[in-house]
Amino acid sequence: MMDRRSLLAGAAGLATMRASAALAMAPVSPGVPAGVVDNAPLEALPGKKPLIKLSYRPPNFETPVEYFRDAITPNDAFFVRYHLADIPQVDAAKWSLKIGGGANPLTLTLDDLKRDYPAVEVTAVCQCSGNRRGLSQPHVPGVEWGYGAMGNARWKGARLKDILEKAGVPKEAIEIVFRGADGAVNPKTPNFVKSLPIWKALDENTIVAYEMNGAPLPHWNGFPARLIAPGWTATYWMKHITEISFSDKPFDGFWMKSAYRVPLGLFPSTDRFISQETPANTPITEMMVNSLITSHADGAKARAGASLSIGGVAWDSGRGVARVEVSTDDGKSWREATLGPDLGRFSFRTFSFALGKPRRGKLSVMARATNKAGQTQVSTAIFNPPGYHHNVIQKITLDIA
Ligand SMILES: Nc1nc2c(c(=O)[nH]1)N[C@H]1C(S)=C(S)[C@@H](COP(=O)(O)O)O[C@H]1N2
Ligand SMILES: [Mo]
Repeated sequence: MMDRRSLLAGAAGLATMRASAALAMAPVSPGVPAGVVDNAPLEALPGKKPLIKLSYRPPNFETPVEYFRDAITPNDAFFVRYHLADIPQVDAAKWSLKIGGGANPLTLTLDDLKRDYPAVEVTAVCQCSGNRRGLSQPHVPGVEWGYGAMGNARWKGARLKDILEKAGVPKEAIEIVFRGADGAVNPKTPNFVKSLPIWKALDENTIVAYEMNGAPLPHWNGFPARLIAPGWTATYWMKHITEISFSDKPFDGFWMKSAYRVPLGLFPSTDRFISQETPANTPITEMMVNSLITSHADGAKARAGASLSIGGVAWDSGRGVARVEVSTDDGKSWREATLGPDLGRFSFRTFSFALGKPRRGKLSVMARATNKAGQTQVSTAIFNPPGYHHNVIQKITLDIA
């Protein structure tokens, strides 16, 4: 199925990376503690703009905050996250997707997927469970993401439901299991395999996408097809998807049983993954309501006496953003920002807020999003050892001079 396996560790890969690597250093994100990732190199993976490199093998690159000024994140600036370092260049002509374990096992080519199933499009945020982990206090191990382990795109593909129904959903099926083409360099490392509860797999918004913002998926974001599970953290969004199967028991691979879990009841999640719950914990499910100021970095300068407005994006798990409020008095009072166009309930929603003509001095600005279920961002992080679901209200300080 694969044409050639391009181990990032390969000497050629390294040489290309070194040659193309701008030695530029960029401030990662405001608030990331000193000594963690104060500065990370900006480097371009083939086909990508320079992104913030947090690890190289496997590749973990985050999107600089400026790219979130638009509600849609460009494909060539979209973050890249992998668990394992053997990442094949998939040849679309040879690729196939197997759906096994049903009454009617299927093997679909890319053409079958495009021709035999109605194409649907959903605009949805893809956010790593560990986005902003670098801000966790106390500090926790893992990829030390700042604010950019996320992106928002228009995903086009076939409804997973339509594919599963054609494959014949067994009565006993409780989970759907997903595999991708990438693997570990060390055969002892467990492959990245994920499952979803059947209700989420059959949701009409869950799709097998082959287009992102009107173009084929970039290699680094799952070419030729990946799973889109709107509202849920990106751990379920299997890239380079090759196999889907029905399961009548909880899938017990490492990436379900041991990783990507949160203590039961710690977060206000309402989406349940009951077949995987233990008395102590649950797989992570939907994203928490969140927002990010994108118009200004922490410490940015602005002109005294000139009109100033700030802007950013807000999102949640698909309940929908109800409002974004801004405070310039450290959270004592809040005023409502203006929301931008509604691109759908799973999308980033832009916001803007006019700050008037501020006087010389330091101006602190906070933004807080609330969703239509009444959930809002937290003032202090809900600590958990893997550093998931960071949605602390952000505060930046502007230097008005
Ligand atoms: N095949 C495969 N799919 C994967 C992963 C992976 O390691 N391999 N990582 C998941 C995780 S944890 C995240 S955050 C998203 C990242 O998507 P992106 O690289 O397109 O930004 O992919 C998900 N799908
Ligand atoms: Mo992730």
